[in-house]
Amino acid sequence: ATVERDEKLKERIAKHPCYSEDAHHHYARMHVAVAPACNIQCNYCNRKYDCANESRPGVVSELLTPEEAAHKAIVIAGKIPQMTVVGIAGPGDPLANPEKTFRTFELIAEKAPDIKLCLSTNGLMLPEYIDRIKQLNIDHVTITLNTTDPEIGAQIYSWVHYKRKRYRGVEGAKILLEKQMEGLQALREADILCKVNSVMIPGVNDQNLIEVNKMIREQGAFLHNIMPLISAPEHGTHFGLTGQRGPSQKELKAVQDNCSGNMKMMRHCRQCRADAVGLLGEDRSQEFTKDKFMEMD
Ligand code: CLF
Ligand code: SF4
Repeated sequence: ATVERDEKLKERIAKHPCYSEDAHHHYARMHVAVAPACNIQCNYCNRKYDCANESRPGVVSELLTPEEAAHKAIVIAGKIPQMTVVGIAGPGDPLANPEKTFRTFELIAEKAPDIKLCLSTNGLMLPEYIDRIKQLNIDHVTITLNTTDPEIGAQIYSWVHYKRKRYRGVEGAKILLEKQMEGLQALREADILCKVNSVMIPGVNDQNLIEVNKMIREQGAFLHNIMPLISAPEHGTHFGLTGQRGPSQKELKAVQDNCSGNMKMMRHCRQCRADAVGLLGEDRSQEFTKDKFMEMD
Protein backbone atom coordinates (compact mmCIF):
# COMPACT_ATOMS: atom_id res chain seq x y z
CA ALA A 1 0.00 0.00 0.00
CA THR A 2 2.88 2.40 0.74
CA VAL A 3 4.41 1.68 -2.66
CA GLU A 4 1.12 2.42 -4.32
CA ARG A 5 0.77 5.64 -2.35
CA ASP A 6 4.31 6.67 -3.27
CA GLU A 7 3.59 6.03 -6.95
CA LYS A 8 0.45 8.15 -6.78
CA LEU A 9 2.34 10.95 -5.07
CA LYS A 10 5.08 10.80 -7.70
CA GLU A 11 2.46 11.19 -10.38
CA ARG A 12 0.91 14.18 -8.67
CA ILE A 13 4.19 16.08 -8.53
CA ALA A 14 5.84 14.75 -11.71
CA LYS A 15 4.74 17.71 -13.84
CA HIS A 16 4.88 20.46 -11.24
CA PRO A 17 8.09 22.48 -11.63
CA CYS A 18 8.10 23.71 -8.01
CA TYR A 19 7.10 20.49 -6.24
CA SER A 20 9.56 18.34 -8.20
CA GLU A 21 13.12 19.48 -8.81
CA ASP A 22 13.29 17.09 -11.76
CA ALA A 23 10.16 18.53 -13.33
CA HIS A 24 11.52 22.06 -13.34
CA HIS A 25 13.87 21.26 -16.23
CA HIS A 26 11.00 20.10 -18.42
CA TYR A 27 7.77 21.73 -17.32
CA ALA A 28 6.69 25.33 -17.15
CA ARG A 29 4.31 27.34 -14.98
CA MET A 30 2.52 30.58 -15.46
CA HIS A 31 1.12 33.00 -12.95
CA VAL A 32 -1.88 35.19 -13.56
CA ALA A 33 -1.98 38.37 -11.50
CA VAL A 34 -5.64 38.77 -10.60
CA ALA A 35 -5.50 39.41 -6.83
CA PRO A 36 -4.56 42.99 -5.86
CA ALA A 37 -5.82 43.27 -2.25
CA CYS A 38 -4.10 41.95 0.86
CA ASN A 39 -5.30 41.34 4.41
CA ILE A 40 -1.99 41.61 6.30
CA GLN A 41 1.08 43.83 6.17
CA CYS A 42 4.43 42.03 6.06
CA ASN A 43 7.44 44.17 6.90
CA TYR A 44 9.23 42.84 3.80
CA CYS A 45 6.49 43.99 1.44
CA ASN A 46 5.71 47.23 -0.33
CA ARG A 47 2.19 47.17 -1.79
CA LYS A 48 3.36 49.00 -4.89
CA TYR A 49 4.98 45.70 -5.89
CA ASP A 50 4.11 41.99 -6.09
CA CYS A 51 3.36 39.91 -2.97
CA ALA A 52 6.82 39.15 -1.59
CA ASN A 53 5.62 35.86 -0.08
CA GLU A 54 6.11 34.16 -3.41
CA SER A 55 7.83 36.79 -5.50
CA ARG A 56 10.87 38.84 -6.06
CA PRO A 57 10.37 42.18 -4.31
CA GLY A 58 10.46 45.27 -6.49
CA VAL A 59 8.56 43.79 -9.45
CA VAL A 60 5.25 45.22 -10.70
CA SER A 61 2.99 42.74 -12.48
CA GLU A 62 0.20 43.59 -14.88
CA LEU A 63 -3.16 43.16 -13.17
CA LEU A 64 -5.81 41.17 -15.08
CA THR A 65 -9.52 40.43 -14.74
CA PRO A 66 -10.50 36.76 -14.37
CA GLU A 67 -11.67 36.72 -18.00
CA GLU A 68 -8.42 38.21 -19.27
CA ALA A 69 -6.44 35.81 -17.08
CA ALA A 70 -8.30 32.77 -18.39
CA HIS A 71 -7.78 33.93 -21.96
CA LYS A 72 -4.08 34.41 -21.27
CA ALA A 73 -3.79 30.93 -19.71
CA ILE A 74 -5.48 29.22 -22.65
CA VAL A 75 -3.42 31.14 -25.22
CA ILE A 76 -0.16 30.31 -23.47
CA ALA A 77 -1.06 26.66 -22.91
CA GLY A 78 -1.55 26.44 -26.68
CA LYS A 79 1.81 28.04 -27.43
CA ILE A 80 4.02 26.43 -24.78
CA PRO A 81 3.40 22.67 -24.71
CA GLN A 82 5.39 22.16 -21.48
CA MET A 83 2.95 24.44 -19.64
CA THR A 84 1.42 22.27 -16.91
CA VAL A 85 0.56 24.60 -14.02
CA VAL A 86 -1.33 27.86 -13.57
CA GLY A 87 -0.67 29.57 -10.26
CA ILE A 88 -2.22 32.58 -8.56
CA ALA A 89 0.29 34.24 -6.29
CA GLY A 90 -0.55 37.90 -6.22
CA PRO A 91 0.11 40.72 -6.61
CA GLY A 92 -1.66 40.68 -3.18
CA ASP A 93 -3.05 37.66 -1.36
CA PRO A 94 -5.25 35.42 -3.56
CA LEU A 95 -7.62 34.61 -0.67
CA ALA A 96 -8.09 38.30 0.13
CA ASN A 97 -9.61 38.41 -3.40
CA PRO A 98 -11.66 35.23 -3.29
CA GLU A 99 -14.16 36.04 -6.04
CA LYS A 100 -11.48 37.04 -8.54
CA THR A 101 -9.23 34.11 -7.65
CA PHE A 102 -11.88 31.39 -7.74
CA ARG A 103 -13.59 32.78 -10.84
CA THR A 104 -10.24 32.66 -12.65
CA PHE A 105 -9.61 29.05 -11.64
CA GLU A 106 -13.18 28.11 -12.60
CA LEU A 107 -12.82 29.57 -16.09
CA ILE A 108 -9.46 27.86 -16.64
CA ALA A 109 -10.71 24.49 -15.37
CA GLU A 110 -13.66 24.71 -17.76
CA LYS A 111 -11.55 25.40 -20.82
CA ALA A 112 -8.35 23.51 -20.00
CA PRO A 113 -9.15 20.74 -17.52
CA ASP A 114 -5.64 19.21 -17.79
CA ILE A 115 -3.87 22.21 -16.34
CA LYS A 116 -2.98 21.89 -12.67
CA LEU A 117 -4.17 24.70 -10.42
CA CYS A 118 -1.83 26.15 -7.81
CA LEU A 119 -2.44 28.74 -5.13
CA SER A 120 -0.12 30.65 -2.82
CA THR A 121 -1.41 32.42 0.30
CA ASN A 122 -0.40 33.89 3.64
CA GLY A 123 -2.95 31.44 5.08
CA LEU A 124 -5.16 33.88 6.99
CA MET A 125 -8.31 32.97 5.05
CA LEU A 126 -7.41 29.38 4.22
CA PRO A 127 -9.78 27.69 6.72
CA GLU A 128 -12.58 29.88 5.36
CA TYR A 129 -12.08 28.81 1.74
CA ILE A 130 -10.90 25.23 2.01
CA ASP A 131 -14.20 23.90 0.64
CA ARG A 132 -13.97 26.00 -2.52
CA ILE A 133 -10.38 24.91 -2.94
CA LYS A 134 -11.48 21.27 -2.75
CA GLN A 135 -14.39 21.81 -5.11
CA LEU A 136 -12.12 23.30 -7.72
CA ASN A 137 -9.62 20.43 -7.47
CA ILE A 138 -6.76 22.75 -6.57
CA ASP A 139 -4.12 20.16 -5.75
CA HIS A 140 -1.23 22.44 -4.72
CA VAL A 141 -1.40 25.11 -2.03
CA THR A 142 1.50 27.13 -0.63
CA ILE A 143 1.30 28.82 2.76
CA THR A 144 3.93 31.37 3.67
CA LEU A 145 4.61 30.67 7.32
CA ASN A 146 7.55 32.53 8.82
CA THR A 147 7.44 31.69 12.51
CA THR A 148 5.84 29.52 15.19
CA ASP A 149 6.23 32.31 17.75
CA PRO A 150 3.82 35.30 17.86
CA GLU A 151 6.53 37.42 19.56
CA ILE A 152 8.68 36.95 16.48
CA GLY A 153 5.59 37.36 14.32
CA ALA A 154 5.09 40.81 15.82
CA GLN A 155 8.46 41.80 14.31
CA ILE A 156 7.48 40.48 10.86
CA TYR A 157 3.85 41.62 10.52
CA SER A 158 2.80 45.15 11.31
CA TRP A 159 -0.92 44.29 11.21
CA VAL A 160 -3.44 41.58 10.38
CA HIS A 161 -6.93 42.46 9.15
CA TYR A 162 -9.35 39.71 10.09
CA LYS A 163 -13.16 39.83 9.89
CA ARG A 164 -13.42 43.61 9.72
CA LYS A 165 -10.93 44.32 12.50
CA ARG A 166 -7.29 45.29 12.40
CA TYR A 167 -4.98 43.63 14.92
CA ARG A 168 -1.42 44.80 15.59
CA GLY A 169 1.66 43.25 17.17
CA VAL A 170 1.49 39.93 19.00
CA GLU A 171 -2.30 39.87 18.83
CA GLY A 172 -2.31 39.99 15.04
CA ALA A 173 0.55 37.51 14.70
CA LYS A 174 -1.33 35.08 16.95
CA ILE A 175 -4.44 35.14 14.78
CA LEU A 176 -2.39 34.63 11.64
CA LEU A 177 -0.50 31.66 13.11
CA GLU A 178 -3.70 30.08 14.38
CA LYS A 179 -5.30 30.29 10.92
CA GLN A 180 -2.15 29.00 9.24
CA MET A 181 -2.15 25.94 11.55
CA GLU A 182 -5.84 25.33 10.93
CA GLY A 183 -5.17 25.70 7.22
CA LEU A 184 -2.34 23.15 7.32
CA GLN A 185 -4.60 20.69 9.03
CA ALA A 186 -7.47 21.28 6.62
CA LEU A 187 -5.15 20.72 3.64
CA ARG A 188 -3.92 17.52 5.17
CA GLU A 189 -7.45 16.28 5.76
CA ALA A 190 -8.37 17.16 2.18
CA ASP A 191 -5.22 15.42 0.90
CA ILE A 192 -4.05 18.55 -0.93
CA LEU A 193 -0.29 18.85 -1.41
CA CYS A 194 1.06 21.65 0.71
CA LYS A 195 4.29 23.55 0.35
CA VAL A 196 5.38 26.02 3.01
CA ASN A 197 7.41 29.10 2.14
CA SER A 198 9.41 30.79 4.89
CA VAL A 199 11.25 34.06 4.37
CA MET A 200 14.56 33.89 6.23
CA ILE A 201 15.20 37.14 8.11
CA PRO A 202 18.57 37.09 9.94
CA GLY A 203 18.32 38.06 13.60
CA VAL A 204 14.52 37.83 13.48
CA ASN A 205 13.32 34.31 12.58
CA ASP A 206 16.48 32.45 11.50
CA GLN A 207 16.84 30.60 14.80
CA ASN A 208 13.15 29.69 14.75
CA LEU A 209 13.06 28.16 11.26
CA ILE A 210 14.03 24.72 12.49
CA GLU A 211 10.94 24.86 14.73
CA VAL A 212 8.82 25.94 11.76
CA ASN A 213 10.24 23.00 9.82
CA LYS A 214 9.44 20.57 12.62
CA MET A 215 5.92 21.86 13.09
CA ILE A 216 4.97 21.78 9.42
CA ARG A 217 6.40 18.29 9.02
CA GLU A 218 4.22 17.11 11.89
CA GLN A 219 1.26 18.80 10.20
CA GLY A 220 1.88 16.86 7.01
CA ALA A 221 3.34 19.54 4.71
CA PHE A 222 5.04 18.04 1.66
CA LEU A 223 7.79 20.54 0.94
CA HIS A 224 9.58 23.41 2.70
CA ASN A 225 10.94 26.37 0.74
CA ILE A 226 13.13 28.68 2.83
CA MET A 227 13.68 31.83 0.78
CA PRO A 228 16.11 34.67 1.46
CA LEU A 229 14.76 38.08 2.52
CA ILE A 230 15.47 40.60 -0.24
CA SER A 231 15.51 44.07 1.27
CA ALA A 232 16.94 46.70 -1.07
CA PRO A 233 16.25 50.15 0.46
CA GLU A 234 14.86 51.39 -2.89
CA HIS A 235 12.00 48.88 -2.62
CA GLY A 236 10.69 50.96 0.25
CA THR A 237 9.75 48.11 2.57
CA HIS A 238 9.90 48.48 6.35
CA PHE A 239 12.83 46.08 6.55
CA GLY A 240 14.58 47.79 3.65
CA LEU A 241 14.23 51.21 5.25
CA THR A 242 15.37 50.07 8.71
CA GLY A 243 18.49 48.42 7.31
CA GLN A 244 17.46 44.82 7.96
CA ARG A 245 19.76 42.65 5.85
CA GLY A 246 18.98 39.43 4.04
CA PRO A 247 20.95 36.22 4.57
CA SER A 248 24.09 35.35 2.61
CA GLN A 249 23.97 32.28 0.35
CA LYS A 250 26.01 30.46 2.96
CA GLU A 251 23.66 31.32 5.83
CA LEU A 252 20.65 30.29 3.78
CA LYS A 253 22.19 26.97 2.83
CA ALA A 254 23.17 26.27 6.44
CA VAL A 255 19.55 26.64 7.59
CA GLN A 256 18.26 24.56 4.66
CA ASP A 257 20.84 21.86 5.45
CA ASN A 258 19.81 21.91 9.10
CA CYS A 259 16.23 21.17 8.13
CA SER A 260 16.96 18.70 5.35
CA GLY A 261 17.15 15.65 7.60
CA ASN A 262 13.50 16.15 8.45
CA MET A 263 11.67 16.67 5.19
CA LYS A 264 12.03 17.56 1.54
CA MET A 265 13.53 21.02 1.08
CA MET A 266 12.99 23.09 -2.05
CA ARG A 267 16.26 24.57 -3.28
CA HIS A 268 15.41 25.59 -6.81
CA CYS A 269 12.94 28.41 -6.09
CA ARG A 270 13.47 31.46 -8.32
CA GLN A 271 11.20 33.91 -6.48
CA CYS A 272 8.95 34.40 -9.48
CA ARG A 273 6.94 37.46 -10.40
CA ALA A 274 3.14 37.36 -10.02
CA ASP A 275 2.81 37.23 -13.83
CA ALA A 276 5.74 34.88 -14.54
CA VAL A 277 5.58 32.66 -17.65
CA GLY A 278 7.87 29.79 -18.64
CA LEU A 279 10.35 27.41 -17.07
CA LEU A 280 11.54 28.51 -13.61
CA GLY A 281 14.32 30.99 -14.17
CA GLU A 282 13.28 31.66 -17.76
CA ASP A 283 10.97 34.65 -17.64
CA ARG A 284 8.80 35.05 -20.73
CA SER A 285 6.24 37.38 -19.15
CA GLN A 286 7.13 40.20 -21.57
CA GLU A 287 6.08 38.07 -24.56
CA PHE A 288 2.61 37.80 -23.07
CA THR A 289 1.69 41.26 -21.82
CA LYS A 290 -1.96 42.16 -22.09
CA ASP A 291 -1.65 44.17 -25.31
CA LYS A 292 -0.03 41.10 -26.89
CA PHE A 293 -2.03 38.14 -25.57
CA MET A 294 -5.41 39.83 -26.17
CA GLU A 295 -4.55 39.76 -29.89
CA MET A 296 -3.59 36.09 -29.85
CA ASP A 297 -5.82 33.04 -30.02
FE1 CLF B 1 3.66 29.42 -8.85
FE2 CLF B 1 4.28 28.99 -6.43
FE3 CLF B 1 2.55 27.40 -7.58
FE4 CLF B 1 5.13 27.35 -8.22
S1 CLF B 1 6.02 29.51 -8.12
S2 CLF B 1 2.23 29.53 -7.16
S3 CLF B 1 4.26 26.81 -6.25
S4 CLF B 1 3.40 27.44 -9.66
FE5 CLF B 1 7.85 28.05 -7.48
FE6 CLF B 1 8.25 30.50 -8.22
FE7 CLF B 1 9.47 29.59 -6.08
FE8 CLF B 1 6.91 29.97 -6.06
S5 CLF B 1 9.80 28.89 -8.14
S6 CLF B 1 8.38 31.55 -6.30
S7 CLF B 1 7.95 28.19 -5.30
FE1 SF4 C 1 2.73 41.75 0.78
FE2 SF4 C 1 2.10 39.23 0.29
FE3 SF4 C 1 2.61 40.01 2.81
FE4 SF4 C 1 0.36 40.79 1.61
S1 SF4 C 1 0.95 38.68 2.15
S2 SF4 C 1 1.76 42.10 2.78
S3 SF4 C 1 1.04 41.10 -0.53
S4 SF4 C 1 4.07 39.95 1.09
